[in-house]
Amino acid sequence: MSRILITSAIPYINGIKHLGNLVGSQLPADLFARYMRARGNEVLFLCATDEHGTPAELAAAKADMPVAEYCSQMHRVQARIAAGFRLSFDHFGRSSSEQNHRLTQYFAGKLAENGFIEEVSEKQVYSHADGRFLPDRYIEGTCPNCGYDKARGDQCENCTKQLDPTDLIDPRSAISGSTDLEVRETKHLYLRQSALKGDLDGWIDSKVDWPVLTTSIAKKWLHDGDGLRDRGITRDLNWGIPVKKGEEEWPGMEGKVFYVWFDAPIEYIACAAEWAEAQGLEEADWWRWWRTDSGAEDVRYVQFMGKDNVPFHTLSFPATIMGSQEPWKLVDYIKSFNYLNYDGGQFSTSQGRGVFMDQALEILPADYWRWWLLSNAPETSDSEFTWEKFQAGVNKDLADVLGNFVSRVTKFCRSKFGEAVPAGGEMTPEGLKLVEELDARLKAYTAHMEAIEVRKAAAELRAIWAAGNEFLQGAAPWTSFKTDPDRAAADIRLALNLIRVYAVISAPFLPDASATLLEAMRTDATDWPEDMASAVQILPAEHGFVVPDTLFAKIGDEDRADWAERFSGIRS
Ligand code: B3M
Ligand code: ZN
Repeated sequence: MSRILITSAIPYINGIKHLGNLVGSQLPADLFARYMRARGNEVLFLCATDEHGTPAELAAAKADMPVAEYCSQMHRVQARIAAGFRLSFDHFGRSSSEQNHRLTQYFAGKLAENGFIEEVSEKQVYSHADGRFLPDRYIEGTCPNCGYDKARGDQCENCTKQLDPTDLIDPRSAISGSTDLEVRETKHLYLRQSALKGDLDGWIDSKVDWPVLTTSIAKKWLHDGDGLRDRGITRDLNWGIPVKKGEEEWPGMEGKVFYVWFDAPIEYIACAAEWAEAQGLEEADWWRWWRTDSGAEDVRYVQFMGKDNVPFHTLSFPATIMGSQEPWKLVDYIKSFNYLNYDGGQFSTSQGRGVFMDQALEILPADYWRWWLLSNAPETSDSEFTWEKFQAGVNKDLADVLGNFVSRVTKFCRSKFGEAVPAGGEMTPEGLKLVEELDARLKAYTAHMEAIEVRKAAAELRAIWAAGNEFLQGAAPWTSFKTDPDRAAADIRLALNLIRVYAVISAPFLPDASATLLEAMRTDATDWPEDMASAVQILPAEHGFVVPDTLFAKIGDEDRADWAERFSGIRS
């Protein structure tokens, strides 16, 4: 048994995430957490809402609510939707928590103590039309690196380069569109990432097993031009974590808050503290996940995120941890994802384009989405959601293969033998061959899950379901029953046992269907199968079951067309 700490990138508070966000972080993180728990490991799976920064302020203003209240409300909304998708967080925290305030200020203090903070007088963009300093991401302009004309002042969405607003060509306010901008003098704190460049470089070099997508982005920003620039970690905003040096005031920093990207990853740690408090546990109970001097040395820490978040997790956050010179845990493995596109374009929160998590659940239950999204996860390249692909994937894999197998086996058994596992006969050579094939496939499936190869795992699981169907088709118990009922009984006994095995091994992808199947098979034998030969003997002859309701309904052409139409525009 191992201990595995899992975090998903924490979603911004302002608005509901779309399916592209979901498949790039929370959903695969949940898949991995469920799998690791099923294998008997001790898992701590954490996520939270990312509540600071200007987007939260602006969204609250738009909703005509105090920002703290807006965040509380949106946190509840996001928690409810996460539960709807069966995301099995051990804790869904908030970056605005008291714990994160304390830890963020603590880290800033340690960094200052160790010489990794620089106080810089800098020029910042003030917008006369908006009557305020503009945070980096509220300045838009042309990217000096790739020429994209909607680059933001913090990062170019197109080429992922981290930017400063003054780098932009033809800058304008993203709030009002005004170009009446003035650069004013103000004092800010900088994290001296560049001083840690050698350490970061060596650390990333040591991660030989990381996905290429992760290391290539990290390396790019370490070595391209002035990639690893020192980062400003404070902002002139009201909403956020007040700048302090540990518990002390920080002269010259009055009225300023930490930059959202400084405190957001620290929330991964604070979230464990929130979790402990919610469980009535002590500091030592979360330190054993996070402090390598307190038990976390044998924790494996895995992060999940979309590719746009990789620079912050491979460079800035590790720099914060390293610079603290304290034994906080560094991430062991970063699983990153490309983008899921929507019907010939991009999913976009700001433009309201695509399908959002709440809308998806209004249409179909979580398992349909979980399966399609995970089996099409944008791992090696971007992938695309279209309603045709979604319909085809759901109908073929879930309805025609898994659902059909369950329905044929249970209904046939009920009509010929009754609602109990039939006795008699012995496993046929074809049955033995199937078990052998499934044993090899199970090993492959397990290996893909261990390696977090999401699409490969899904493909293998699909093949495991399909092999059962093919066996059934070949064995044709509906025919053999007439001449050799013992043979039909043995085949159906194997098939009913396979339903239980399918329920167990499909649970990380399809938690609801899995629960339905286990209930129908009247079993709580959910141990992960060590080998197929013994796994298909768990339900003995005479063991009762019931025929479950249709597991997955097919998506008809009419529904598909309706949904395509409904989600073709922009969300208002
Ligand atoms: N909130 C980006 C997002 O919601 C950002 C991730 C923070 S991870 C520490 O996609
Ligand atoms: Zn660019």
